[in-house]
Amino acid sequence: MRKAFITGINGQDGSTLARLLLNKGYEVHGIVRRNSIPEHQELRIDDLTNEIKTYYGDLEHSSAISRLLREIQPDEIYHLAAQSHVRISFEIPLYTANTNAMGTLNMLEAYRLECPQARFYQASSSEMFGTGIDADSCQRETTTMLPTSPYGCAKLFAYHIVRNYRKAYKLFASNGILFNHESALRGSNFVTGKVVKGAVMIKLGMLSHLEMGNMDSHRDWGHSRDYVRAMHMILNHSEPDEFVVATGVTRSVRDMCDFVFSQLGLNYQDYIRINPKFFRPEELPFLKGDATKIRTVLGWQPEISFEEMMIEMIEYWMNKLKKS
Ligand code: NAP
Ligand code: F7E
Repeated sequence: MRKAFITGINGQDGSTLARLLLNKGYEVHGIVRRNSIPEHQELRIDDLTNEIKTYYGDLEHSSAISRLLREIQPDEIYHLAAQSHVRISFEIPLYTANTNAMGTLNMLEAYRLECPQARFYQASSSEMFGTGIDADSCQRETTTMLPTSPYGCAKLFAYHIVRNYRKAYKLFASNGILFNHESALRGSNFVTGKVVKGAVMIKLGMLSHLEMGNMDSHRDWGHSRDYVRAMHMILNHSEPDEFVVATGVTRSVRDMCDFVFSQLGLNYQDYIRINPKFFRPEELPFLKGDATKIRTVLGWQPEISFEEMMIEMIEYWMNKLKKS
């Protein structure tokens, strides 16, 4: 039985990946941080408690991570834990850098010293591209990276240190450069989760309007289930490498709002107000990924459309809020 170790196992991707790996017959281990309300920690993995093994752990506590890797001896390490919110990274830049950059270095050191035969996946991000863009308006593995947020800068350090460790210590350490991906498990302070939850609350008479930031930025949105499948394919390739994971379709935040409100029989323009509080000091205006490499080398392709994903999210929030 293959063993996987997942950091961020109770996050959107970690919990989705845990389900995928369990279905593939893996023994799944992961760390969660201590929280004063334990129910909050378990929300996304409640139904998995008898199937996975979780341990308290924090990326900053390197000796505890080392001990766990020494004891578990995983075959595959999926390093997904991070302070993952871009706007919040402007409010807590040092914390974000410690977690996303130094936290990754802590993980790599523990991996190198305790289980170097394992394979290591780093959750790199399209946010690393920032304003870097190719002449055809796409971002791909070779595109210049000019990040526009503390989050993107910290992830860029992590990306490079993973490449450095791969070459210096002959480790199987890979980067998946994932564009935005969502699901019903997405935190409700990311834009898709916020718009879906807000629109459903408006429909149910629980909210009068929704305050938003930049409606004109563009994102390439895919589904978390498709993207964790890509993570597993990346680690099971014959060699460690970098791969962009994206749909190749970009939409504005405005178009996404229009779609969600229309599904509920509402006009978004009647309910959305702009609040500068949600603007970022520097915005990443446009993302559109070219995933040709992973499509051709690994045969990956997305299976869930944007529309199906948003409808799944609407149904999730409708069921959840109707019960409350
Ligand atoms: P998420 O839902 O925010 O999950 C992040 C996880 O990391 C949570 O379980 C969180 O635990 C944990 N965590 C944060 N700080 C930690 C620390 N110091 N020690 C241990 N655990 C810690 O994020 P996601 O959407 O699943 O994303 C997974 C990874 O992919 C992240 O690294 C993210 O930056 C990256 N990424 C995401 C996207 C996307 O569109 N979703 C795209 C590209 C890359 P708590 O619940 O305790 O906070
Ligand atoms: O914002 C705009 C906002 O917070 C998307 C993370 O998973 O993907 C994610 O980062 C866009 C931005 O995601 C609001 O300005 C407008 O242009 O959903 P988001 P993100 O910043 O792209 C990358 C790839 C990651 O790696 C990250 O971990 O939407 N926007 N109004 C808003 N965004 C939010 N959150 N809230 C608003 O009210």
